[in-house]
This record gives sequence, C-alpha cells and structure tokens, in this order.
Amino acid sequence: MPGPCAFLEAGISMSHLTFTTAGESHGKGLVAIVEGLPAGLALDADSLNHELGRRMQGHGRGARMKIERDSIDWLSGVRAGETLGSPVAVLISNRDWANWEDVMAPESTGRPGELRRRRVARPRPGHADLAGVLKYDRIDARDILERASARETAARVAAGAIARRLLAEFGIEIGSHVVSLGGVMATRPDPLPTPLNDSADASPVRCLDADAAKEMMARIDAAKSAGDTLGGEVEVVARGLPVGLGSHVSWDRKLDGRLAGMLMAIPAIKSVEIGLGGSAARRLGSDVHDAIERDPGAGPGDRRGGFRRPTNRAGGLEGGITTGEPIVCRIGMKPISTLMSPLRTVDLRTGEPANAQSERSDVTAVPAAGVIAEAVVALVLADAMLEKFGGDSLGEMQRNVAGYLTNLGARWRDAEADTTDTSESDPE
Ligand code: EPS
Repeated sequence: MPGPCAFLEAGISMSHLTFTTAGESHGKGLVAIVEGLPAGLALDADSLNHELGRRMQGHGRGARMKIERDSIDWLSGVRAGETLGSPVAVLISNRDWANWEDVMAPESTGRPGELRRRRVARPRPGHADLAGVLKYDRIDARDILERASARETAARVAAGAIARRLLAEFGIEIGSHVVSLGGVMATRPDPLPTPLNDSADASPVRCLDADAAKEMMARIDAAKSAGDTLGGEVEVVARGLPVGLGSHVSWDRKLDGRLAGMLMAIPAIKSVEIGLGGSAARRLGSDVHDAIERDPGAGPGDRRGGFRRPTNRAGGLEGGITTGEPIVCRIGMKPISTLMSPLRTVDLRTGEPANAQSERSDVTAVPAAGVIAEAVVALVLADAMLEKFGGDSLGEMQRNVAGYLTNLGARWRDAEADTTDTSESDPE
C-alpha cells in the first residue's frame, strides 16, 4: 500500500506518463524508460533517431559530437512497430565508451583506494562538481560530472520523441527556435513558419533571423578562440492543443507549473517564461490579457470550443489550463561551465588555489537546448493528454478525444441567446 507520501511524491512529477533515464556520459550507454503509453501507438526507430540527430547539431558543439552517432536499440514495450502498453525501454550506446572503459569500468580492479585515470580534482565553478563531491562524499568529481553531464539529455530526447509520436496522432506539433545567443537578439518572425522546425533546423544555430544567426556564429567562434562559452534563449511552441489540458483546481495539476518544472530541470536552464513572461509584470493589465472573441468559422469539433483570441500574450495557458492557442515558452540557458580558459578553484588534493579542470566540452549548446526543451514539453503535454483522455489503447484515447471535442462549447454554439439570467458582476 502506498503511504500518503507516495501521492505527495507524485506531486509535480508526471503521473500518467512517467519516464526515467539512466547512464553516465562516458559509460556504456544511456537508457530511457517510458511508462503509461497506450497500446497500438506506431513507433519506429527512425523517428527517435531523427530527434537524437537534431540534438547533436548546432554551431558550437564540441568534438564528442563527432564521435557519437546517437541512435536507439529497442529493449522492450514495442512489437511489430506498435506499443504494447508495457514500459518502453530504449538504449543509446556511447561510442566513446571504447575510449573510457578503464576509467568507467563498473567492476573494481581490487586495488585499494582505487584512483583511476582522468580523476577530476579541480572542480569547475558552475558545474555540479564541488557541491556533488561534498554531498555524496566522493574524492573524484568524475563520480559527479559523469551523471551531471548534459549527455543525459540524449535519453530525455528519446523519451520525448516517443511522447511526440503520441501527440502527433492528435495533430499536436512542437517546435523551437533560438531567439538570442551570446547576447545577439534575433528578430522573431510573426507569424512563425509552419512547421517551425523545418525552418529552424535549416540554420546552424536554429535561428530564424539569418543576419542574427551570422552574428551568433561569429560570437561562438570568438568565444571558442578565447576559451570561453556562451548562453542564450530559446522559444518552444506547441500548436494544435485542445482547450482544457491541465487544471486550475489544484497546484500540482496546473500545466504552467508542470511545464516550468520540467523546463527548468534541463541542465544549465536558469529561466522559464510563458507567453509575455517577466515583461507582463511591467505592463498594464489591458496590455497583457488576450481579448475573447467568438470564432464564426468554428464548427462542431473545434478544439477551442468556438472561441478565439486575436493575441496570444498568455502563451496558450490561463489558470494552468490550455486555451487552445499555441503554448509559447521561453527558456534562458547559462553559458556552459567548462571553460578552456578556466576560472579559479581549489585543488582538492592539496587545498591550494588552482585553475579549474578543462575537459572537452561545447562552446555553446543553445541550439541543442531547443531540441531538448521540445522533448520535455512533449512529455508534459503527452502526460496531460493521458490525464484528460486516458485509455489503454490508442483507439480508446482517440474516441475519448473525439467525444470531448464534439461536446466542447456545444451549449454556446447551439443555444439561442440565453435571456433567462441577466445577472452581471457588480461594477462596484
Ligand atoms: C554532451 C556530451 C559531453 C559534453 C556535453 C554534452 O561530452 P564530453 O564530456 O565527452 O565532451 O560535450 O556536456 C556538457 C556540456 C556538460 O556540461 O557536461 C552531449 O552529448 O550533449
């Protein structure tokens, strides 16, 4: 019997679609396990590998990306191209494992106090190194950085690619683009291209403003020469959602909170905004909220229930519930903390001041962060779809969605003007 804490622990984490990952950056490989999928969802390795390939791209990635060819092996949960309803597990093997087998070998060599090659004793400011060795009582910060490395996000992207396949069955599309990098701000096209990723992926920095992209790449090259790193911001957009995912009734069901938690948990993400985000705090209410209109073109089955907004400053969420407008989130990523011109630190072997460890790394991973953010948004939205529409099979879920949409807003669509209740809120 789960105790009351089991429910609290379920809290802000996802409850209908759960996922976990395992694996160290230079270990044998990464594993992702996704549980809660309906049976009968078509899955193929190519669609997962496509997303993994996108994550590896971007001007400013390091030499590791030349070694890896991230792709999945199915371990469980899929048969003849369809989910079985059981946990889906995939393996992404690390090609670099061949170069690290002695460093990362799980078994002890039997040597006392076993210190291995490539020990990390000069913790990098900004990374998990120091807090991690203190908390876990380790002498080698490699025991920390191997899991803190953003390599783990490959497994999140694989899990997210499965969630995307489920969302695609309902016409939901998720894309992203870089809006700033290294301090260069891009001009955001309005409207955004559809599908968004076809345009964004064509740019080496996943930016829709070609002039800004050129300047971003120049700054990446300059930062690389200087042994420095760069951060930036990415916008993630999810289109095709029905009104009514998430809920206002309890804090842990609010979809904005669920999205923010998952986005903030991506390595190096320091800010999450939805819609106008922080700038809403500096505007008048009349310049923040989105007016409501009837949509004369909307018939039965309309995913917005027959209403629409001329603007989407709320970013597709009101009261923690989807409005049917696109969800628009913006994340801010700090510069990568491994610097080739290192900051000052303390050598843990001597206690003396030293330069922080320099390990092979990226100058920037902002373009990749967009792909990772899409994946985690897909996981949250797939969870919210399963929460509302459930079902053990895809067919059952589709029937549930169709039934909901048929009835959505019907009372307003079909009724003549309702004159029985003329009460209005008191202007006082
Ligand atoms: C990454 C692999 C890592 C890093 C990067 C992300 O490979 P390696 O450490 O072997 O060069 O390039 O990790 C970090 C940015 C980090 O902070 O640890 C990947 O696959 O994305």
